[in-house]
Amino acid sequence: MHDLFRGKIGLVMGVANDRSIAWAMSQALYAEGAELAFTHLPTPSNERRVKRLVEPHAPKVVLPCDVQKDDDLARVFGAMRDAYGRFDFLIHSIAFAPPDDLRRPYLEASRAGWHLAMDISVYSLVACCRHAAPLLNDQGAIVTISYFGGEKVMPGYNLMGVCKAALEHSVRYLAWDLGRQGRGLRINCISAGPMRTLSSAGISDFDQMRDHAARKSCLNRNVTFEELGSTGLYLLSGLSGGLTGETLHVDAGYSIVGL
Ligand code: 0WD
Repeated sequence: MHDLFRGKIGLVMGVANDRSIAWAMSQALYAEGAELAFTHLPTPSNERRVKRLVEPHAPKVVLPCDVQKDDDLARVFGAMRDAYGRFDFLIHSIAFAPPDDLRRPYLEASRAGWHLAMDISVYSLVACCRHAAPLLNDQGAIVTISYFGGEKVMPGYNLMGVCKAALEHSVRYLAWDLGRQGRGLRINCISAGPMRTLSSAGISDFDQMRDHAARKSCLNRNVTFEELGSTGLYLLSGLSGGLTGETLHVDAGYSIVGL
């Protein structure tokens, strides 16, 4: 264990199980001495899974939160204020699209599915930043997770690709708004290579995409859970102090190859 995050407190939103990208970052942060709070989707099975996972670290705050509900967000950030006063960083690792809409060509996306996907996968970041900003210590940092399908067409990623494009550009506007508060607040995005997680199970031909990504990437492999975790650590620490509004590709070099 090292001490890069000793005395620092963060809120992690989007751990579903031990394969979640948010959990990769949480493990890296715990190893550096951070104190973490967690939210989980408000279903009994999610609560059981997340509580079992985080129990060894005895977090002070573990709360249900559906990011579509303003009351849930207010309760979570209120609990952070009550437990800690202020905190240092926020991880937003949340996305959802109705499976039917995700499977359909983008041309066939339903209005309701489009709104739902955008609300959970994009607007939630804006809402979380608005709640978090007044509670973050100066030099506080926020990280969210995107995918290359937000920049280029990745057949099968469909509606979520458009959500990720909006997410990445939200990060730029949020970086401006947060930065201009004059407190050194930063927000960045990781564009992660494909990982087998609960949410990736909803993407058609995901395993083919993953194999293709490994073959085409500079490093001739996929990224690891640990590599995503340590990039989160970097973006949330002062080591990345000059970086904001950026989308960093942690994809073994996949996105720079034109092949
Ligand atoms: O290959 C991958 N797995 C990649 C994932 C590559 C590049 C990016 N990403 C992104 C995802 O789009 C997402 O933004 O990383 C983020 C985290 O995804 P993950 O770690 O792959 O997936 P998962 O472990 O399923 O976590 C996403 C969580 C949800 O899990 P489930 O599977 O139960 O839907 O997002 C949360 C939930 O915990 N979530 C919500 N949280 C609050 N309110 C909501 C909601 N309404 N909906 C989903």
